[in-house]
Amino acid sequence: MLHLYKFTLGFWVMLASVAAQAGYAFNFPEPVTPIARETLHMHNLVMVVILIMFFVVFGMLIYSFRTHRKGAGYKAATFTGPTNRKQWLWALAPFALLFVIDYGVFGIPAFHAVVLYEDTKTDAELVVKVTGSQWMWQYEFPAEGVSYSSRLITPRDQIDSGAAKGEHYLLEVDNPLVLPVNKKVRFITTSNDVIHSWWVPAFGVKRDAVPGFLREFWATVEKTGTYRGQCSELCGKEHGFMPVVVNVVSQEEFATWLASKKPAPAAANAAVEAAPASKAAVVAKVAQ
Ligand SMILES: [Cu+2]
Repeated sequence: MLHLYKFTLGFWVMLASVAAQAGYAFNFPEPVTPIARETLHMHNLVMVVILIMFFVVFGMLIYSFRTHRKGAGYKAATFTGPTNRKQWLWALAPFALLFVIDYGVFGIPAFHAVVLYEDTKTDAELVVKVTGSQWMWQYEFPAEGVSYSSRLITPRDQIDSGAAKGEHYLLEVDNPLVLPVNKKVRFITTSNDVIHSWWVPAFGVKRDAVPGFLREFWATVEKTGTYRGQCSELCGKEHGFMPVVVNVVSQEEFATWLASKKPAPAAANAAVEAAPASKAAVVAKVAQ
């Protein structure tokens, strides 16, 4: 018995110290979009309600086991069938309670959070096309004619030979996606080969990138910073090596960055021909 106590104590001490060191690791990352904030709020709400239900139900169970046990001299009831009105109460009360909690307490806020994902009430101020391919992401700003790829830069020896792992092991890329802060962005996702999924936990968004389909969502990032995510749809042997990195910067910094990414006028034709995927850029050029 003593061993069990020691083990349990050790386990909790270990868990507490890990939790203290890891900070947010056991919780959601700090939310930076309205969607992420509502998702976290939903999570906390559901957690609290479920914990209350857990303790009430288990409290009643343990109480019943203790007071109604044979060893304490309790005599079992002998009724059968739905003749007892109280049985109807016991059957219908949990049903009504779950109905109210599921639809009222959980359903309405959850619905609101999902609708935020598809919030088209006002136009997007920026459109970003995200194309997944084995195994990297391509980002395109169709209106601005800017397009580039974003690949993992974690050195191979960190992955293969156990060299000391860097701070952002497997979560670092050569060309991150750059977005302006506080702008409503429409993301369009698609894929060149198999299904990928673009996911940034701090944004609270995750959207499958499906070949042959354009899928979309809307998000407004409210805080500058570097945010990291991953492909979250198993897409082949290097699925774990196509991270997402987003730099959210001020409007001025974004304008400067975008200008530096635009191809020079003379090189524009060659760039468009070299990247047949960016049809929107071709269309934009023809329209000029
Ligand atoms: Cu992928």
